[in-house]
Amino acid sequence: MSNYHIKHLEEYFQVYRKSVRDPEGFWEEIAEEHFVWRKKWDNVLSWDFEKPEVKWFDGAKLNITENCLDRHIPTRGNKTAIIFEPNDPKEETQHITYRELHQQVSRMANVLKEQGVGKGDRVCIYLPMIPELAIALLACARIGAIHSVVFAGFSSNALSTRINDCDCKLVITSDGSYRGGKTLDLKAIVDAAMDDCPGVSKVLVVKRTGGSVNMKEGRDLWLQPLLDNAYADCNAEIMDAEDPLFILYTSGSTGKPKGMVHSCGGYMVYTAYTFKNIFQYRENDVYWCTADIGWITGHSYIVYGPLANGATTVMFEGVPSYPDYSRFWEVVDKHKVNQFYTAPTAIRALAKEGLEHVEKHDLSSLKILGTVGEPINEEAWHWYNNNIGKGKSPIVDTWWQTETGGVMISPIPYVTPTTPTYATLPFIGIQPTLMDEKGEEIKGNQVSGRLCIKFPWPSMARTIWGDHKRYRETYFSAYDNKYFTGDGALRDAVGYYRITGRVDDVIIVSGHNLGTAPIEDAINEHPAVAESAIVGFPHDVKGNALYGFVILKDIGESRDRDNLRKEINQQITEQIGPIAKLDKIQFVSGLPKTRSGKIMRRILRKIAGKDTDNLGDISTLLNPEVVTEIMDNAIP
Ligand code: 7RM
Repeated sequence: MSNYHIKHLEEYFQVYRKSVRDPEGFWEEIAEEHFVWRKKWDNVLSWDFEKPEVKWFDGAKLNITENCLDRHIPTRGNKTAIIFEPNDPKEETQHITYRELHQQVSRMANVLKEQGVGKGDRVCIYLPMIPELAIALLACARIGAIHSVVFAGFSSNALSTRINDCDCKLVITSDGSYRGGKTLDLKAIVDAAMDDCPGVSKVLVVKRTGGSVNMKEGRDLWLQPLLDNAYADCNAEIMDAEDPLFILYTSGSTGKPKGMVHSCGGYMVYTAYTFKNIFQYRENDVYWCTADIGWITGHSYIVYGPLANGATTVMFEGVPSYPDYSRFWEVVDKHKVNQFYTAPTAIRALAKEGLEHVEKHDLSSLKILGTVGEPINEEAWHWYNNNIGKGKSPIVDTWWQTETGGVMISPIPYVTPTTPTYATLPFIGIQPTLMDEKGEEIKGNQVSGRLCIKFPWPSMARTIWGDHKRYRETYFSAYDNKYFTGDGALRDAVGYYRITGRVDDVIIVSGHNLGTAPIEDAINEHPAVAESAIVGFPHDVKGNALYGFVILKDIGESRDRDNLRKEINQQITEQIGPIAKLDKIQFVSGLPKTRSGKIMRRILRKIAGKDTDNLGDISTLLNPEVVTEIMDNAIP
């Protein structure tokens, strides 16, 4: 038996060494023993980072849904695959078994076929976090159609751009969606997008809110009657391992979003293997990832990774603050969640609200806590560890990207000793390295640089849809023969990695390289501060100076602002040094964030630099209204 489930640190090191010495032998064993293939591969790996071209399990034939569904039916047919927890706690939870999920996916797959969708066609999925979303992904995969999920909070403009970029011919949406106390009219957003999408011939509509919608004759169809009439059985399309499974858009620092293309075979193997180890999933565990399936985290660790392992995965439609800030902990308690995976931004928001929300609920089922999406600051890490994990559940700080498909650097819980704010060690098969500005590899420990990956891994994106040149330029041209992540990182004395943030977040002040993350950490440790973001602005003497945007906790609201400014700079001086002191500190009610919770420093940089004529597209932000407030109160 191959080392599918790593159990102690020696085993991790031993398996890691094997995976690096003989990657092909290692991944071949994993692929052979833990997945069902219609035909085995001719070649485990061929690669060339110059072209760039990477192929895993080339020549193999499979369908990922046979691995996520069919193969579980004999042993897990009546096991819950998906627990659907609705936005409103008064609405009933749904438990969908593997057998039911298999039937529902088959029905939806048959509907897609009837509507003329075939292998290789692109289908846009624009749905809230309801079971139909997971089912739609799997139904596409069943028939070999390529899904492109667009997060159902993006504007009609963002939606039409993504639909047109990959020529989707069909869209799956719903009448509306619930988010906390609000409903959003999704179908109207789709209708507006359709004005710019001549290539879309059909729009299938799930009924969720019951709100009134316009159904365009000949184009729009209610999904439910079609499902009711469809067979609950659908042959799986046999795919090549290297055929595309899906496209997922990720924003670039410039220009239009990049449609990252993921493959069927390698993506399946890597997401399943990482899920098993990073969440130490055992047969009867209940696993919950709070991300939206509109992001890569949801694709890999709500749908494909868990289902390929026959796991029970929670799908949560709501938000952490509705009906109040105890909602996450109520759901953990209700479903006796064992693994809980969320984002630092959610942790900080909840930490701000006080412990009474946490203490109301029994969290003793929790065994493992995870974070993803951005660097977690020390204060949030300790809050999570002390109050949610009660000091007994290891925190897995998982670093990865839309482009990497699966987790790349992370502790293995109960195996890798954790250190606050560190993603720790590379996962099995991953060969990270740090590079300096001259393009040299930085050897040894206690160093920092730009994070690159030296060797292919199975779930790496194979290209950018329609723009292979951009794929090469973005990821493979900064350093010879290496994948460049765009992130900065440090490697400490024991070889642990700490991701310090995007390298474009580095600010040079008086010739010193300052990362935004450690300064923000220092500020966030001030007891009155909830969250902060630092950017540079042009300065006559220093080249750049620092501008801080700070959100206060309730206890800070009554404090004298100038005193607070002094204390914050004092805190920075103590933790980093006077060089990192802020020239300007603006107190704000919120920070501009992407829908996945990443701070949009680009906008803050423009405000700090008084260059607000062209802020770019802010309509895709979570909270565009905060931008006006920040501009109005900017410090001259
Ligand atoms: C999974 C996801 C990718 C970027 C990445 C980093 C940042 C993600 C962590 C992190 C520090 C982490 N995909 N990032 N995880 N930074 N520690 N554990 O988020 O494509 O949306 O974003 O997110 O900068 O490059 S993503």
